[in-house]
Amino acid sequence: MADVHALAARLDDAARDVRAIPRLTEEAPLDEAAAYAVQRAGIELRRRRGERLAGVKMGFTSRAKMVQMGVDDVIWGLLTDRMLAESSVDVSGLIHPRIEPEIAYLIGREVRSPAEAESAVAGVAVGFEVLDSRYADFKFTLPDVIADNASAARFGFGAWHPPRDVSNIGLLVEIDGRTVQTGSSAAILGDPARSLRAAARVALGAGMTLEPGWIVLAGAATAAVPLPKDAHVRVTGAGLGAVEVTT
Ligand code: OOG
Ligand code: MG
Repeated sequence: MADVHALAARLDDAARDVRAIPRLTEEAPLDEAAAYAVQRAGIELRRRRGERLAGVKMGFTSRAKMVQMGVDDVIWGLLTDRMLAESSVDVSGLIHPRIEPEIAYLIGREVRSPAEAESAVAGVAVGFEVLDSRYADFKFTLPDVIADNASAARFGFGAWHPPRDVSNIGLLVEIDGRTVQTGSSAAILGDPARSLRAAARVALGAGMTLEPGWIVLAGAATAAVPLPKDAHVRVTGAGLGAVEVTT
């Protein structure tokens, strides 16, 4: 049986020391349940330092991401208030950050079943996620990345719009005015709303509910791109406006 707390502390130290570590599975195999237990223990460490849960992020909900990272299953992680990047991200505190476009949902009321998820949405926005694998070379197996809170590091979103169909929104990522990724929200399980329902399902399965004020990131529609220092990034979602962040 894996020492869940020791593994969580190893990942937590790596993030705080800004130093990549070897994959956990290089030492001993980890099954999916143990990997999620490590993820939760890591979140617990952060809660004890005053961080508060702020939402759920879904991962590998698009083929572009599965292909980029060489995995083939949907995963999820947790967001905390301290991960929210209002307008800038200090990349010196990150190991090898990448950025990707996201569709973000704002939860308006507690979601007690996946079927309620869509009607509980108070707003939709274009968003971004900054990933930072705590593993060397940004390489991992599925249990490794689950334990590492799905590589989550920072996130942000643009203006909230009233709930609407976001099943086919054109997405554009620009760094310093240069287009680096384009895609469509349709790449996210055919419709990000499916990812939202999945977020409700996995949260319930883990004994949590999506709560008012929480954010759900549905997963990137494109591969992630390296996030350099002194960069200006703009992520645009057709009809949803844009969100900008500097490093
Ligand atoms: C894992 C996180 C995947 C997404 O949107 O697909 C993810 C990673 O790629 O390192 O956040
Ligand atoms: Mg993501």
